[in-house]
Amino acid sequence: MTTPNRPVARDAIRTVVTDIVQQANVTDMHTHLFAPEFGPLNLWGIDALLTYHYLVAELFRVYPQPYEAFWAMPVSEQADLVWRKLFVERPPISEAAQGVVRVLTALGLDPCARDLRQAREFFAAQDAAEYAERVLDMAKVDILVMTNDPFDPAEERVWRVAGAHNPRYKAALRLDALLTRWPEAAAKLGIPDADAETLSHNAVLTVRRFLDQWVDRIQPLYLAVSLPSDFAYPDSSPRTALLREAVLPTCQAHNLPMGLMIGVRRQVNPALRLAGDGVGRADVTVLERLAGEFPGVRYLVTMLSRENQHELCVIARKFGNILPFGCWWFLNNPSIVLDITRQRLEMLGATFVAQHSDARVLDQLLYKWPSSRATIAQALSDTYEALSSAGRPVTEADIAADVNRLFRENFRQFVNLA
Ligand code: RAT
Ligand code: ZN
Repeated sequence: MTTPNRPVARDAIRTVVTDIVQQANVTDMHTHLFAPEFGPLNLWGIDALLTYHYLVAELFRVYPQPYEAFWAMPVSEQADLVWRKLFVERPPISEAAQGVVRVLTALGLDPCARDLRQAREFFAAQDAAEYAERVLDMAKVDILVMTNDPFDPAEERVWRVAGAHNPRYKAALRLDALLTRWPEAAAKLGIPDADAETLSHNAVLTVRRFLDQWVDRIQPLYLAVSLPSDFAYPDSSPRTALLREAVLPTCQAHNLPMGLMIGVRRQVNPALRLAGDGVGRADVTVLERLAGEFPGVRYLVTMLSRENQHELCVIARKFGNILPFGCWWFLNNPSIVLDITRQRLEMLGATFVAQHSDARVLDQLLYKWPSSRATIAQALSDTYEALSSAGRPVTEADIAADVNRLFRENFRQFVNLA
């Protein structure tokens, strides 16, 4: 029998918190997954898992080879090589490698297999749509948010022709092309004066119209961009003009938050392709200016550098329109997630989004979420134990409410999702 309103004894806190966190439904606010109706964009199965860019980078650490030779191989051969080098010839100890082990175990497959035959047979027997439903249920992800690039013709075809209809997959309008590769985006939009010092009135109108069309088409929960570590605002670049005159006004007009993911250094080693991006410390005072200049815009913010995390907490204390979210990409490792979550709980209470998966391959939900849940439960347990020792015991209902805030509600309220 549960007693949600009775104080939890101090020595039972850890067990109760762990249980509540493990059972909680989560809303996964940033992924690179696509609903099954997106066909080949929906990545799942052993070959996609093993050729995840986190693992490609790790392969080159243990098995240097000409980059082009690797890229010339069919994906199944790349996967075989990753399996042999990172899983058979040595224990797969990194977080990304352990993740594959956890996925295989969760699916009842042998993580010690010498080759990928059994895994391939298993995945070949699955129906894509049923399997997606099953994985989301297993991971207790009620809804997830995709990353939707309006300049990607493969995506555009689906949105225009078939339409996206799976209610568990929501859209986010991703604007990296517009805000980090302006000349290329301008050419695609038919804007002739991309090199001009200032953005022409016509260029602004064209971009606004384009954004309005895409908002109507995909009904995103938010607009988003990942920005470099040297992101400055304001400056004299087209990016400032685009943000100020087109993107943030679009957020205001449609009452949509802006997602800012700051601190990536794209292609520090281009030969590694998707695995070739790095990290840099950013200037967080840009957030003070953006939040101050557009107080009506709500910002979802995550930063890639570990060194920026404390400053982000401080800024979130100053601006109610900033919601910090997740432990992004290179930070998504238990030791760092623990550290960041503790810091956020100490400085912000339960007023942030504890995590997003950033999954690119559906099955990754089966390790990224259990791993994050375990670490975040640890940080929460420490917090409630300290509170209980201080003289304010917590009830199961208190804990469940905080967990719901951190894993679902804070995000949902921010984006007006019922
Ligand atoms: O985490 C990743 O897979 C990265 O490659 C990026 O896509 C990053 O998460 C992003 O959204 O820019
Ligand atoms: Zn991402």
